[in-house]
Amino acid sequence: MTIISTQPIAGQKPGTSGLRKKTPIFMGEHYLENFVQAIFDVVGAAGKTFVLGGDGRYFNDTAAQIILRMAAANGAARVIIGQGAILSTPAASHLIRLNKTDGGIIMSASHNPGGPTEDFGVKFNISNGGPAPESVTEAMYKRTTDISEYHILETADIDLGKIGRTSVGDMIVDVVDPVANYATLMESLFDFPAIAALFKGGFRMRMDSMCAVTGPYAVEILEKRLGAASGTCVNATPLPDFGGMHPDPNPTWAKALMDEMFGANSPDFGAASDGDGDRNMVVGAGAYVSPSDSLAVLAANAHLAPGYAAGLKGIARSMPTSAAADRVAVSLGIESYETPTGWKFFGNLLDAGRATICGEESFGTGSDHVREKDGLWAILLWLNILAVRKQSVAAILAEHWAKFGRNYYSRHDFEAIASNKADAMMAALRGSLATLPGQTLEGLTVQAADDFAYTDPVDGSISKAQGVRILFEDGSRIVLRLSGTGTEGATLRLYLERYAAGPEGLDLDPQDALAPVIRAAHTLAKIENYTGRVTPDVIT
Ligand code: G16
Repeated sequence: MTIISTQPIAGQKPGTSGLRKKTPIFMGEHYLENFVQAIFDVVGAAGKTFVLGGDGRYFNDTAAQIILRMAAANGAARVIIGQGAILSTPAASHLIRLNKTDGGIIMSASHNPGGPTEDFGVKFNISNGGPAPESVTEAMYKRTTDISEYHILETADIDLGKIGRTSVGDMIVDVVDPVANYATLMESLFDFPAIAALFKGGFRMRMDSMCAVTGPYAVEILEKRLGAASGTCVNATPLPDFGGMHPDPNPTWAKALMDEMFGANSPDFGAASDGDGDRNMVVGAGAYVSPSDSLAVLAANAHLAPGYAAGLKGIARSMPTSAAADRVAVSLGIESYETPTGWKFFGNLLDAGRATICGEESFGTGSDHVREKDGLWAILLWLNILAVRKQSVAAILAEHWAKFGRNYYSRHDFEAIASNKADAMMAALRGSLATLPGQTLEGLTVQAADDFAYTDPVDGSISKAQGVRILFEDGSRIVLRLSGTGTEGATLRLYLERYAAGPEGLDLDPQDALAPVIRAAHTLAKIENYTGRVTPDVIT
């Protein structure tokens, strides 16, 4: 074992979901090593077993070899790694749980582009399979600020292309099929015969894996196990640069899929997933499903899938996600929870059996089957529902809104703003919160305004300053927060919501329905004054 002297490198602070930086920064001297040593110093490695895998982006393979050598040098007993160092984030979460390991390291920058000049990331998941909580990531960050050495074995690379057992020093390395266990888990939750019958009956689907990690998973499950027509899965070969795509499944970045689904002779169902396979977008023929609506529809219909036939224990959503799912919880007579942004906040609720289904506006949906959001899981639950209800996506949405009313919803992103300007805007807004109630703008009167704070109902931990909420008397809502996953300047996220009870006015264009709320948000937050921006870069 070699002990290498090092020095703290500034800025190794994990964000919403691990440490994400430009790839050249991660490839810089000691950068990856310092952070990985900080992980092992905090969680301990001696005698432990970890899962390791990533989304296949540029530097994934090299980083995997370094992490293996460091795990061995730090005394780990065993590492389970996906063949080719590949694992989707939900598959990694499943392997951690299935093998009862002490946690896992996932190499991914999620939906951010990959490549030599794009993004890379590393995050640690704990033994429940979910992202490390804030207390743990804070401790890792603190460790990076006083680190002075790291431990590594000086050995040759091992062959990660071959499934089977090998070793690095005294540490066992099990190279496993990244897809098989995950596919079996999906088969245990969903009515595969019913979905297979749907495909057999001529139902057409387009699954866009955006040249990222879900390709092999989608081909195995949709085409091989469920019999979807060959060619259903497109962009299904993971590439180190995602083929130049921005693997973020939303209407902007999955434009080809949107064009196809809104074009003539479109398939019946379309879906896309992100870099590491935890996000999803679903779209019917001519019918886009917003993530907030998707969560609500999935929760309302989950009992149609065998894995959820006994009903749900509760539904959890992140604060900026629309309240559509809350209405479903009320009608089912179960609890609903509102957590800060970040999947890690669902972990305790899932572990305690208080929530079964969770979701976020940022194209994330999942359940207690793993401790991560799960893109293919959501897509398969939609397919299961479509197979049982035998209706189109548009018809299911329309029926849902007719029953529950519609929470019009949109998120506007303003990207790569100078951080000091974004911070000044948020500080001014936070400073003005007390003065807002009673003010009327665009015909909307502010009822309440606060900075969201969350007390975890299971362990009592408190997370403050999680986003500014402005609630209007008619139930409309504005939320503003700065992204915790970007790598360039700051990204302002503006979340907009307005409720229509129906039966009239349920089929408006969301941007039209939200127009007064959008104008009120710009006036209240003085977005243009602070950032110079009027038009968002991405609208979802
Ligand atoms: C990560 C978290 C998600 C969260 C998202 C928010 O997503 O896992 O739970 O909703 O970040 O991102 P931001 O802070 O930019 O709004 P992912 O898919 O990047 O891991």
